[in-house]
Amino acid sequence: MRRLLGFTLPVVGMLMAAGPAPAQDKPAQEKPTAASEPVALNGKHFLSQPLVSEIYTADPSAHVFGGKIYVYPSHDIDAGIPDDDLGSQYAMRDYRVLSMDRIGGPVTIGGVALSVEQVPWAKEFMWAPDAAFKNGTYYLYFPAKDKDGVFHIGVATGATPTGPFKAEAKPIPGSFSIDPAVFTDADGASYMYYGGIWGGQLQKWAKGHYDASVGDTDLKQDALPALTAKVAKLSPDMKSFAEKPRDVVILGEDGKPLLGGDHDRRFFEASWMYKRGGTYYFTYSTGDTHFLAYATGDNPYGPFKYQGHFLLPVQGWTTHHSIVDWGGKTWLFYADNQLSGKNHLRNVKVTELHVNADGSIQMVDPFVP
Ligand code: FUB
Repeated sequence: MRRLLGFTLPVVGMLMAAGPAPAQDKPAQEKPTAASEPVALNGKHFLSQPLVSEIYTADPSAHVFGGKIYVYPSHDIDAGIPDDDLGSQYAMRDYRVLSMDRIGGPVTIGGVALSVEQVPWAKEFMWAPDAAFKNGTYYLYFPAKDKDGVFHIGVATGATPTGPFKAEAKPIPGSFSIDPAVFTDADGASYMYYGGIWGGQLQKWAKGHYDASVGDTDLKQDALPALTAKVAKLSPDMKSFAEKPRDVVILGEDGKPLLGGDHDRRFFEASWMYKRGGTYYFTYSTGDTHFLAYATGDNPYGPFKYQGHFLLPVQGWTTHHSIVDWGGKTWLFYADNQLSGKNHLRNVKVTELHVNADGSIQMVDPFVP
């Protein structure tokens, strides 16, 4: 295992003390990316440096469009809401797209690509987005709460990767919960993976309809199969589901679905699909145990076999990510809260991900034995 631990604790202290407080909603600008050296603090990881420090960003969905790298993150703000288990502190209101010609090069922060005021059905909580491109149109997918406090997933279209995007009048019919991730397979078919438990409300849809009386964090299902992410093929127009969403089932080594009480391994939120050769990697966050985990299958629907963790807990509560190939390497975009030390004011980072000869994936991580 390569070890890249380069800095010591006093250096981290300097970085934290010197960390600039992002001035929000500045116009688009260019800045050089800081040196990508890993550091560590109290067993938490600062594997690389924030991509931008002018605004707070999280939940990065990276794509390569026309040879250039675009990152679709959440745009964190301080709404003055205290932390709770439902993520009420993540009261984001718009999206801005990051772009770069190469990893390690200057990062451009786009202007506002879409704001909640421009979405007829949405009221608040613009959480983790994703994007896709088809037939000359760019699609921005995003979760938001409607006026009744229920999460749905919306879609907006634009002529350029950075927007501006125009939202559809209504959410995607049949959509619910959070964290859309759109994967396009080699045959051109696109699939949306989505869902998140606790504040993401997946448990409230367990019976096939929204049930507000279902508890937010006490799922009472420790001995039952865990709630799953959902996947649905998208219609050719990329604006609706072409089928009833299916469960993304993750199997343990015994061939049975992971149980709800298996907090180190079960799905919580932050779906992503990465394909290498004929292997489909379903990657996700374990939420309250703060791992990024992966499971593999031989088709986009699964079932997927649980394989392990590929990112140990970073500083901050949430763990969200994307995986993309660029420049002959595989890259993991993720986030922590190095700049602010606050759960709801996060910063996006990128580091290399290794795909081993046996198909396993891992960080260059000094803390993995
Ligand atoms: O950023 C808000 C929410 O926190 C995301 O939707 C989740 O994946 C978690 O990162």
